[in-house]
Amino acid sequence: MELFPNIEPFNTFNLPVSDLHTIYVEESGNKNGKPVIFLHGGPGGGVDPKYRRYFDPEKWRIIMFDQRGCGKSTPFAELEENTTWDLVSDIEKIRNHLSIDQWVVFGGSWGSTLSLAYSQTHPDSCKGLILRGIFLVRKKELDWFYQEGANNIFPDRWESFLEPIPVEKRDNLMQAYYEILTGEDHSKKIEAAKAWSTWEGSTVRLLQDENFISDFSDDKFAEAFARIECHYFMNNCWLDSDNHLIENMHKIRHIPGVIIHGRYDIICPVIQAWDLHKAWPEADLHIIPDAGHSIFEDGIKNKILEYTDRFSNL
Ligand code: STX
Repeated sequence: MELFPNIEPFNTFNLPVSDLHTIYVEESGNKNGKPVIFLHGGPGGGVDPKYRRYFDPEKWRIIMFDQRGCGKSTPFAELEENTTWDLVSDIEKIRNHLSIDQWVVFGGSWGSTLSLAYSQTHPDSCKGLILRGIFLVRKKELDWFYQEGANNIFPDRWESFLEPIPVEKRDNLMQAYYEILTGEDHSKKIEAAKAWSTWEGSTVRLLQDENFISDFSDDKFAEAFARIECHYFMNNCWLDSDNHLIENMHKIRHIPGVIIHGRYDIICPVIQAWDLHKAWPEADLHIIPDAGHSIFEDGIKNKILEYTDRFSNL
């Protein structure tokens, strides 16, 4: 299956959401179509125009926004007043601003985390959930990717991730990165941000693509992505227990949903989708046999397209 053609938004605006933050929001597709809110990854990844292409523009009113501190939202890379629960309230602000009663929620990776946090807080606002590359922010998930686990599969790429961190600080890499990413030394900060971001870019696909990896090392992208991710993960995304998102599944089990996950996802191992499905057996689960973590991989793309078509009739 092919993605839909590239389209431009029919409406864009900047929405002030606190004294400090203003977020960029856009609408594309059909003004009278079924509303879908697209929650991007990272946190700190921002939206890409290509994401619009996963939705039939005749059927969907596609709403996308850059979460606090990234993309076209301001202030750039700001960590103050930037938490999971701030984002959850921003999503409701967007829904109210656009006078939308209910919408389908689409989220991959950190977008799946945020989709769960949002829908568990505001279940009545959600008509359906399309979730991919499940990330539940459990300690074992953060350790796997940032301390011990994924390094066994990408030891070559891991060396570059270790590089900005002095040997004596490597027993807690996230803490060491946090100090640099929130420190005063600008050139060290950017160097660390690029290494942090490139580690994710290098591991996101089953088959590596150097062109794609280099996007992650762009100074601007990396600064927001690394600072915001590290800030969220150092704070366990402000969830009140390690298993918070699983423990609250009873609030949203009645909402139609699908879980799509690559078998060889190294950033978010497939056990995370499996555990979510155990707590939400009503949802469809699709493990894609030949994919990693990226939304752009064929098997994942095809399955998403199947479901954005199906869920346009909810
Ligand atoms: N971060 C997972 C995540 O949400 C730990 C994510 N990983 N890569 C991305 O997001 C993008 C490719 C969307 C930037």
